[in-house]
Amino acid sequence: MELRRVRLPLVDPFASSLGVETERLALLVRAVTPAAEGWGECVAATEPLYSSEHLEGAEDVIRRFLLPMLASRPWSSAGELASVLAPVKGHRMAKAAVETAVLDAELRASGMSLAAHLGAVRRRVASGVAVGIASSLDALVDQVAAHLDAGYLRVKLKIRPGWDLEPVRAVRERFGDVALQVDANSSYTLADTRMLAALDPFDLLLVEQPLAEDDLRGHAELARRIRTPVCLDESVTSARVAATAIALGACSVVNVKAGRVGGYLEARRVHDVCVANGVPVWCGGMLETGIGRAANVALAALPGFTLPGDLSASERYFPTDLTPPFVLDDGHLRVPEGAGIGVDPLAEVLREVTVSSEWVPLRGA
Ligand code: NPG
Repeated sequence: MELRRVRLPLVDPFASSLGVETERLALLVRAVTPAAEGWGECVAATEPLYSSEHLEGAEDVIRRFLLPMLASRPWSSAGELASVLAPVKGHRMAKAAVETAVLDAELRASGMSLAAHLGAVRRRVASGVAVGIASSLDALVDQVAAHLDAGYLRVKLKIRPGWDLEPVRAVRERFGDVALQVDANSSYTLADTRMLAALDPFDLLLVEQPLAEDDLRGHAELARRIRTPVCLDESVTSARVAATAIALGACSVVNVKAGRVGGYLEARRVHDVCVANGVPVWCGGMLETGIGRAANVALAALPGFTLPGDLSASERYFPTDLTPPFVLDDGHLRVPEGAGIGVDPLAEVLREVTVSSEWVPLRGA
């Protein structure tokens, strides 16, 4: 296995209640087997502001715990990795990157696409765009106008206390009934219920993760008091938590991110639980390069993904992507059809953006 750090500048700084991202530092995991090579992208950010994981921590866990565990226990396919790695608590983004690399190698060796393996039913997926906290309402409206001109089918606004009602009102007034949702990244408390209820008249598709990650009861309480559907992101760390959240009435929509739940196989189970309960899902994004984006697009092609995802074109974030760019076509991204994740890093770009590389042999596997 290779652990390779890459650094990609972003087109524009991306601001949210979690801070301002000016570049994407990502960790790529590459699984090299006699039959094929596979890639996984670790979505952990450099600082633990979205969840408890962060990039250097994830790299350390992969190097010191996950890979030695894989080397010392018997397993024969990617579907067994989650149980092999179960003794390590948490660290789902680290586990997801390792599982995805192995799964990609396995699928490439057998010639099957990740989309087909997961159960995809679509050849293209609807593309939404996430818009960060802007310097002014005018700047926000200009950004949204440019994204709508590009063809995005839904807009998600980042909100936080002090940047919520006004931006939503400005976008509604200017763009009419555009499909609109907001993401709070857990920046409110139940004491803000009145403010969150003030969003009701704006007919938002959903409000994402208004309260703390561990506050399912609070989300259930809030969901009873506001009309906007409550969607969970950070809170849903597994299919079991998804089932619990739905049973408690804590959400009526779920954002599915493979990194957050430990991999694409668990992400499919989250999808399945939601479908079984009549809860729509959509695919979240974490500023992935083309490697992670390709796998996200495959996931979003499953039948329960009935809302547009945070699945933007490469050029929304990167002047140069690591892979051939994902491009918007009539508001959609095409699901890769090739084996595995269906895309490869461009050798020259990969060389240019690589910050470090380390090989870890997996003897005995
Ligand atoms: O389109 O990839 C994208 C970004 C969508 O807003 C987005 N992601 O909270 O969901 C989020 C947020 C995020 C980005 C979270 C990076 C953590 C890291």
